[in-house]
Amino acid sequence: MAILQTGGEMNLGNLASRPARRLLPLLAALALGGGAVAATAAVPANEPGAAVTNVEDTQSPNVASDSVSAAAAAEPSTTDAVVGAQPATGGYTPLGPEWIKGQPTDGAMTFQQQHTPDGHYALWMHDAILLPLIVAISLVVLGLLLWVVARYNRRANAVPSRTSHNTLIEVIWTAVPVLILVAIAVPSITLLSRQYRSPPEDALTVKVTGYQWYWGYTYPDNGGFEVISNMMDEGDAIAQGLPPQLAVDNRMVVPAGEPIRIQTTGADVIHSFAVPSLWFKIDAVPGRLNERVLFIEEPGIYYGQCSELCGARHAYMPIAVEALPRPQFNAWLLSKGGTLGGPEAAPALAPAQEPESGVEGAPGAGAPPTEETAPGTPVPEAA
Ligand SMILES: [Cu+2]
Repeated sequence: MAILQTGGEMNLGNLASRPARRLLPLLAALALGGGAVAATAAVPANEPGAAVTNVEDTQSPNVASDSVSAAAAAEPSTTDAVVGAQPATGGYTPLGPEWIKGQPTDGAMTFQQQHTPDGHYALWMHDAILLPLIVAISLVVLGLLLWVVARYNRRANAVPSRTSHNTLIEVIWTAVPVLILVAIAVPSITLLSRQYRSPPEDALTVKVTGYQWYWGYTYPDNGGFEVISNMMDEGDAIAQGLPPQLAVDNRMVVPAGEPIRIQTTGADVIHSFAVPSLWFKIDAVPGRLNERVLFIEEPGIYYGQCSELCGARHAYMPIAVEALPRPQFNAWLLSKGGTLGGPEAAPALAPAQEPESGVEGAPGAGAPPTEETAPGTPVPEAA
């Protein structure tokens, strides 16, 4: 309360005593406001955010089944349109510019439209909790300042009060900020934990490698091939109706409507794999493997950029994610010479080094087995 005591010698003490009756309703209103926000955060079931929270539980599986069933049932839907765009042979054709869903737009001020469950939740937290709080607090502080300037300047208030303590006001201006911080902490920690959930065991794995200055996308579950992705020439991009400096020659193709295990690493320096419209950013660090789950709700093209200053051409290694329904994704895998299988279909890795004991004549090899040392084993023919 040192501040308050100092304030007693200045006009602040006056503020705490004489017009306390006028100040109290204001602080009480603020306290109620904070409480209301706390309730909003604690019971998101009644808020728009609840619908968003449920997206993952209810809608996501629908999206997943939609993507697959649309191809089979040929229902009129967005996924069907993608199916229709493919040749009947089941081959792969890259999505056209009409499928761009995540990219920066001219004059925009807030977040890009979100296309993942985490993105919806984060956007809700920003729009429904943070922004209203910021506006309300700013207006209250501005109002208090103007009031003090007008009412308690030297001319209007020649004899300042010498009051230095007011327990009620002190309790209120301690409790209200605490309530506000709790209101923010609940959805904030929820979002944090959502972002660190582990992908399911059978999730498709895509390993993203940052290079100076391009990206490589490896599919270890599907034959282990790597797609190298460079920025497209500006003239070519414009000619194709794609955004210049964001379009790439080979996109990172993934299935929509299912969890994907994204692993990132750097081949040379630290890069960062970031796609704003997917609420996705994770560093790519040499010698480390970072991992996060990505769930894209619908087919489309989503643009991002390297977000860690990585050298001279850092600004020219864009990211283009192309999400496809499963059947089209499988067609793409095959067009790249990949396999459709899960981890068991991946080629067996060659042993890094032959064990010493297996090399004949090596110091650790030992004598060949005999009927005595290993009964039942076939004795090798004497050389
Ligand atoms: Cu980079």
